[in-house]
Amino acid sequence: MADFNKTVALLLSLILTSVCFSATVTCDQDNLILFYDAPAAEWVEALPIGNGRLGAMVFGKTANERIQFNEDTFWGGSPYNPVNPQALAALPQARQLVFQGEAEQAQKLIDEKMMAVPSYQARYQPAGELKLFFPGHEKVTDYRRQLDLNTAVVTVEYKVADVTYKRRIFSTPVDHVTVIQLTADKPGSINFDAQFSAVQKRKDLKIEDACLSLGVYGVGHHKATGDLRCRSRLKVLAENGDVKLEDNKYIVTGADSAVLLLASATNYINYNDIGGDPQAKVKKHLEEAAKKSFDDILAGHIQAYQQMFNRVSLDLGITDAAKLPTNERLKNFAQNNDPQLAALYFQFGRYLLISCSRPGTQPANLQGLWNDSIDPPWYSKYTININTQMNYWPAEPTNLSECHEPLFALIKDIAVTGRKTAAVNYGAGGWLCHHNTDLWRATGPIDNAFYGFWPTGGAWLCQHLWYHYEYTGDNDFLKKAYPIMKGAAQFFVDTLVEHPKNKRLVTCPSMSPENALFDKVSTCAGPTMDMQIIRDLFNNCIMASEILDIDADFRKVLTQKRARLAPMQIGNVGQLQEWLEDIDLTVPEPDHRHVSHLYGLFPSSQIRKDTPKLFAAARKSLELRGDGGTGWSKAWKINLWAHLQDRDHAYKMLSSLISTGTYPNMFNAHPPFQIDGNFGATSGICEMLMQSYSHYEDKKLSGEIYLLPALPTAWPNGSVKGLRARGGFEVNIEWKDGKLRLAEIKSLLGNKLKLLYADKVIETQTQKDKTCLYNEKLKSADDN
Ligand code: FUC
Repeated sequence: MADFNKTVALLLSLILTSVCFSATVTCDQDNLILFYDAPAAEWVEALPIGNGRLGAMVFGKTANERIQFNEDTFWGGSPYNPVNPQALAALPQARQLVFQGEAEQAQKLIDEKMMAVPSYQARYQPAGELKLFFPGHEKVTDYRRQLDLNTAVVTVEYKVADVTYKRRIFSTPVDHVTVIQLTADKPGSINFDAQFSAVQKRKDLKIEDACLSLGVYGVGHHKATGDLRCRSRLKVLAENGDVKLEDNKYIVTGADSAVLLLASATNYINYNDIGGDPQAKVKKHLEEAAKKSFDDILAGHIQAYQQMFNRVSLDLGITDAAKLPTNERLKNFAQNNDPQLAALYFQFGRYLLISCSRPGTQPANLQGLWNDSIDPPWYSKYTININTQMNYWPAEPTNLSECHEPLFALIKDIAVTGRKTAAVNYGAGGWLCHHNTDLWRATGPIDNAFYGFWPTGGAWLCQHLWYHYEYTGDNDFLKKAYPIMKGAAQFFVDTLVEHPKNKRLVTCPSMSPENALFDKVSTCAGPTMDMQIIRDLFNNCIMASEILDIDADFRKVLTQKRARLAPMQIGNVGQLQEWLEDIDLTVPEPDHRHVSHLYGLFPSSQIRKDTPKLFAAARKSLELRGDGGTGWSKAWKINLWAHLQDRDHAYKMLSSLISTGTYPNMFNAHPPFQIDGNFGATSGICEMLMQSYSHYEDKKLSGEIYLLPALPTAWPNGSVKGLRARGGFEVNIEWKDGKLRLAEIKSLLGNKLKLLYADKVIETQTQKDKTCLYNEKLKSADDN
């Protein structure tokens, strides 16, 4: 109590000054570089670049460079909608079986009658590979390759005899091309051949419009109503020397320098239309880029990238460990004191999001944008029972709100395709999506009932529409998002059923992703996660309809149904129950990688410190789950421990993820490579430093910001600038010896703010576009 009074008194003594917010964020150039002293031997050592739509992996080899590339609309198959007209008739029986305790029979029936047709989705495809042969570059010295997160440029540099060679490679969203510049410090030294190759059997290689040209076709999905094809073209522009284009290759000799422009496009227009002209697109992109100088293209690229990247800086301190190549730092992370590597990992996540998810592109799939296989793990789809959502956890708080847009576009699409699935498979209004979707926006249950019969994927995605509103207060956005959220809610209004035992409303049949209740059976009614997601969805729709002043009747329906949803329950060992029944300890995999019921703690805020019983139960559940898991599972646990305010356990999960779950190029390992762990860890680091919530009153949101809720002891000194918080705030903080020293909070919308530090509250009114500065006095606050 004494402590409490002391802190309150001290916080109240803070001087709050309104100042003009003009803080510019600068990044220390040297510290944001991934570097290596050898070329990549494996794909997961190569360095990723991307402009949102085009991606490439740069190996940095000296005599035979490999640049493997992707185009984000290049998938297998063609437009389809996998509804199952048999499903509806089986639904009542499946429900009855679940309610009678015959889950195994129910699951069997679902497998036989209720899955999507076909019960698998399309595969994301690689677009091709560019090979560059440099005669005589087998033996080199002074080798270094790097990815500079300040500029989004990969550089490869080495010496052959006394000539220094340098390559710079990047993908620019401004000119829609990937650019490779080759230079040497002695004139006439640039000699190479350039060739395309592809892993697909069906491909064509030719020369057209004085360019190298590669065409490949997507594979791996049946019922094609046409084909997706990807066309890539390469144009080489050399300074002096000789350029020949013959035998499907470029041969360049004696040039001073060369610029290679690479463009790719498909015939995809949208999920329902593949009538595009890839040839025309690549022709246009190359012709327009070729009119510009390399320096102009590079400057435009850096400007477009930095405009987003530079919004946030993170300083956790630096030690000598940072002098080592990145692969060695990763290996040593758990033993070494290398706080800067965590900052680099955080910024790498932001780099990846900017590189694979820009307005107008496809959202980040399981591998973001980067894939070299025609049969990638889990088809590199959009798995929406955690993975796709996790990809977007850092979007708003790390100030990359526009990177969220491709996900919103996907949600808009599945709200259309999912309407058909709702009507045909369930006889219901609204829309739904099960546990995966793909380029064609398929929404049916796939794989098998055990993994795929889960109706709540689309509803979970809808939370992201609300998150965007919470951060931006954008009413125009909410107007467009509301009908989509309403459609998702409508599906549950129509399909929630009363449980015969507890008389509560539940989903049925469903499952708690992808955990078994008993031997190979996951089918159940009303798993905790479903109820949490639907509660959030109904809440958000109720608030949105009030803010927009529409749909009073629907609001009433939602309010009534919300009151009858099955509640969260605490089980016999004090755990938060994952299912309606108290069986968490007897299931086959009590340490299962999915921690679905903890959705209520994060990303949702239904469980907080001010719901102490549930808070303690969530902690118990997380303890029971243990610290193992796949990359994304560990990443989720960083966020969860941060929200339990257990700073060192959050750090322990981060340390385990970085040191044991990371490839040399810093891609996260499921294993295999899956990008969700990268984004989940970026979010986790953010949630350790700042957490935010919104509150709703009188048709308005207010913000609640918690500063340093889980600052690990490993990061005693540091600062973070430019984070965004719910309610519309921008946050800069600095800390020293584990104590907050400075906080600058800029109010973007003029909303009310509740600010917390060390569990104590400062209530304040904010003014739009003004910054509150909580200055030096914080020092005495902590000291007393
Ligand atoms: C879910 C997870 C797996 C994997 C897959 C893509 O099914 O359970 O671990 O991440 O998605």
